[in-house]
Amino acid sequence: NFLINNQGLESGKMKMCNIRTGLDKACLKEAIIDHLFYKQGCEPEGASINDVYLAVSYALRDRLLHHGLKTFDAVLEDEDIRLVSYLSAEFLMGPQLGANLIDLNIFDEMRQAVTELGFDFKLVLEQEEEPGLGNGGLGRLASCYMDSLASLEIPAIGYGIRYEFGIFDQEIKDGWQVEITDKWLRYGNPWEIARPESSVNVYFGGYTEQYSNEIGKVLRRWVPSYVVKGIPYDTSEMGYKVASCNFLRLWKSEAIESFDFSSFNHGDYYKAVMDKIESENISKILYPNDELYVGKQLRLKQQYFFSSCSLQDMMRMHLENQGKPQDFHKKWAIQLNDTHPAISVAELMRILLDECKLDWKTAWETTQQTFSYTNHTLLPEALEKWPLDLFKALLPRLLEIIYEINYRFLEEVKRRFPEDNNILSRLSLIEETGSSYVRMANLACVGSYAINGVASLHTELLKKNILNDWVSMYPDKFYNITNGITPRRFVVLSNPGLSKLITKNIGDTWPQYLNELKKLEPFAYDANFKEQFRQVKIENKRILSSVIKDRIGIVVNPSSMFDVQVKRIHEYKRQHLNVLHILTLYLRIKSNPDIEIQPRTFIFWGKAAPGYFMAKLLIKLINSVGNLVNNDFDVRDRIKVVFFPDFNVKNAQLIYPAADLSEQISTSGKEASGTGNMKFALNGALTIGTLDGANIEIREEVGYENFFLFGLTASQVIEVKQNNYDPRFIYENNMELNAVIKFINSGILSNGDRNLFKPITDNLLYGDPYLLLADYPLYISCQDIVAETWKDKDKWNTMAVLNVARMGKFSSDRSINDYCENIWKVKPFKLKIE
Ligand code: B1H
Repeated sequence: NFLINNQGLESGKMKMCNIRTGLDKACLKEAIIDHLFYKQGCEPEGASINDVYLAVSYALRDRLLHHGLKTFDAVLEDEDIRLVSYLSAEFLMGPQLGANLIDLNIFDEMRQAVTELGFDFKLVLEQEEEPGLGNGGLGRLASCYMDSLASLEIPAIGYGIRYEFGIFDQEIKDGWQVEITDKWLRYGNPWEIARPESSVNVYFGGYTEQYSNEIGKVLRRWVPSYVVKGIPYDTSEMGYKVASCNFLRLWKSEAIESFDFSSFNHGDYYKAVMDKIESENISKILYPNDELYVGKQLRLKQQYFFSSCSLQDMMRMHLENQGKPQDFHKKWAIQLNDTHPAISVAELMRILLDECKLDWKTAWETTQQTFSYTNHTLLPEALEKWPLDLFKALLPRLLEIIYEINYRFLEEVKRRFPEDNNILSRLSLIEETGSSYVRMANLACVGSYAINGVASLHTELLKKNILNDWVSMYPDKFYNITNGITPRRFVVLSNPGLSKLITKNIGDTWPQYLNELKKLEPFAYDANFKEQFRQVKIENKRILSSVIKDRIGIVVNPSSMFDVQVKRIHEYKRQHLNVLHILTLYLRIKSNPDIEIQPRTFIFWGKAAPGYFMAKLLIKLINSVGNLVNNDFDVRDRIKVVFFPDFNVKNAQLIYPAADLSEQISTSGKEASGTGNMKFALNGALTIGTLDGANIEIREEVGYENFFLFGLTASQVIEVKQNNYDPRFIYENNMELNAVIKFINSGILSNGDRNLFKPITDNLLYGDPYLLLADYPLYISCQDIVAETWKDKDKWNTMAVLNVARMGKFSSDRSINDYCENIWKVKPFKLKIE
């Protein structure tokens, strides 16, 4: 502590300022100046925006660290505290600076400090390159949960991989997606701290053998052919307006220094260097295939690498604090975010058996009380199963353990269902259908005490279909925990206008207790409030419009309806159904240019997996439609189509606040939950959607009359498919649809090429697995109702306000509370800090 002239107070007054922890403007300025000097090697006068961004971030990191160190000092030692460990191959964190300022409640202080130092605070915020360490919803959910865990003061660590290259950056060239490497670390990452002293070794390859220990006990051990080092990098995860702070620990892979001496000694310099490169490759890049399993060896290495590193780390902390190995589950509740870390079940067994020397029964009891598993998808193409040969070559000891788990488990199944051989083969951890595979979902199910889906319908369908046998076996393991989103990032930070309006009317505790938004209900009928609400929305739309103009040169009208679909491009999400609607409107205009059409701006935003041909063709189609519609004289700007490149968290924060209509139009039964749907509604967009995922619960909450519902239900989808669904019949009998499909193949969209989009239309006409044509008439009439409703702005705003007021359930705080109470059985730890 030292004395400085606190310029934030009355002049001349002196105040104690702690350069590490002080939160007022004067302390922040001092801290920034210090970091500019010590870390960036410059004075404020010579600093670039990036220097300032880094210095500001370091100053903030110091403050977070102060909270984080105190939190973990307290909780690791306290044997009554069970910590949550969230294992996830993806964390889509988004920019950290703004979010941390909100959590510490010093956004304005920092803005003033930076401004007074002579810099543009907005530019400083924009300077941050976000860590794109996730594909989409699953990764973003993990980050929302980290935010809620911290805000609810649940001691927790998130574990994952520090990918050197995250999800690719997307550019659009001539209407096609082009992938650009995401070099997010190029200017440094001020938020992380490397902890090389906590590195661990991970084995790969080789063989296993039997040996006798000192007292003659026969044991097994793994003799690997190579070893990789995992180095942890920690990022603080501060809670909102609380003292405690958690962290995210991401592993980077490196070569161990000593291992290749033999190669060196034999003069095989090349091999030694190659091994080093191979080790480093493990954490090199995030696989960009959302919901598509591709059996790549490197991916299995990644999964085992981060599972093993994380478990070794937890076990080390547990033992260092005098815990017994068999009490591991009392210290740690481990959540498996999908099957990507499911190998952890076998890895914990390996550690307990081979390293802690527990007997099988004790080790298995401990393991089964440690894990719980979240399933995120019903799509069969996302189910992970590893070819047995691959598995065996890479992880021989793990396979041995999986065999033993399987043997004992199947004995139990036989006792329960003595007559049923089929259930045995369905529940087996090993699939034997010609080739053999290890089934990761089965491993997760057998090793976990709780299994959950991510929305009511999803959980019901899981229980009814893909996990049905597991329900027969373990009926009490199943839970539903509907997803949620953090209102701190997705309202307070990204929609300051709406936040201020809400706070002015109902006070400032709603970001922590989102159900308080209910108090807004009466304002849905208050003309004055609604006018302010409308102003906020229009201002957000102006901001987005100017970004659209700057980045892609399209001028859009902020008073048109912003009709938005942002999510990964996937056939089941049906971006092409949206396109069919746009073309329907276009053809209506072409056949009668004076027809009354409510002005709309259609906005698409989303990435396609680089190897997903249909998804990439869909992007081309959207851009081609945009090109046509945006430049057609007859349209007279009544409809515009925008494909905004590079959807990420930073861009997402611009879009949700500016939307009027949220497109949630997946085929019923396909979208496990969706979380974008929640972000839109919470920011006052109305939803047009199917009865799928969390849409169902959103509609229940906001009221049927405030939601535009259309489409077949999940059970109707099954029924239609079973009854010889014939999309061509619909095509031939619906005139508008018929004209639209013909138009797509007319060549007008594609410089005369009538074949370019044929893969899309053929897929619809011959098969239509996602039932676009079956839902088309329902979708179009629902969109017509949307347009009618839009005409009555007063009604629309009432509906929008009611949406905001009734979205409290979808705070990720509620989801995390559900996990705490029902699954993890953990309680908050309230850190006191001066
Ligand atoms: C979701 C994935 C996913 N479900 C495999 N499954 C991946 C599967 O790289 N991979 O191998 C990546 C992602 N992602 C999404 O999870 C669901 O589609 C959404 O409906 C859900 O809201 C989200 C969070 O639960």
